[in-house]
Amino acid sequence: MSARIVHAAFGLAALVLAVAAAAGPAPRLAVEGAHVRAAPPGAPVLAGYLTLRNTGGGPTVITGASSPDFDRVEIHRTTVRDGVARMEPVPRLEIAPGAAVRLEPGGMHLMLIGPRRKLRPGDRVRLTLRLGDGTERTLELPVRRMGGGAMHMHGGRSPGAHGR
Ligand SMILES: [Cu+2]
Repeated sequence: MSARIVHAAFGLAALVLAVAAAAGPAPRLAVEGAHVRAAPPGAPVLAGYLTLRNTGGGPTVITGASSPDFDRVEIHRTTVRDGVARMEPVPRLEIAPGAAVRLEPGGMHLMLIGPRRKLRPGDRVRLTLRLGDGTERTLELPVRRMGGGAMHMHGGRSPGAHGR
């Protein structure tokens, strides 16, 4: 089953190889630059970033995400309303054929809620994306310290305000 191949293809390298070899049905979702931003010990939430590129001929929809390392994973969008930035969940993220959606600081992001273990730079977080066609894609995201200037916009509040 191709689904089992996809499940076994942890890591970007394997994913890229699968695309290059075009073994079985071509993956319709390419993932680039996936990582989790390191946070101070005890942080109730962490943020993850990645670029999702739809390499298929039809729309691809992300309907959810989960990780064994966190109680809950949500996709969030930062919106500014009446001059106030807030985050709201994105329950359904559609990517048009050939398009790429970037989850990056200040915009959309993976909200990783309730870490179940200590995560330090260099650790890897397993993340499963649920797709609209009922399949799943599992990735490994390295935990990385981000540069000093890169702020994760959380409406000017600490990410901790978000863990409830
Ligand atoms: Cu968020």
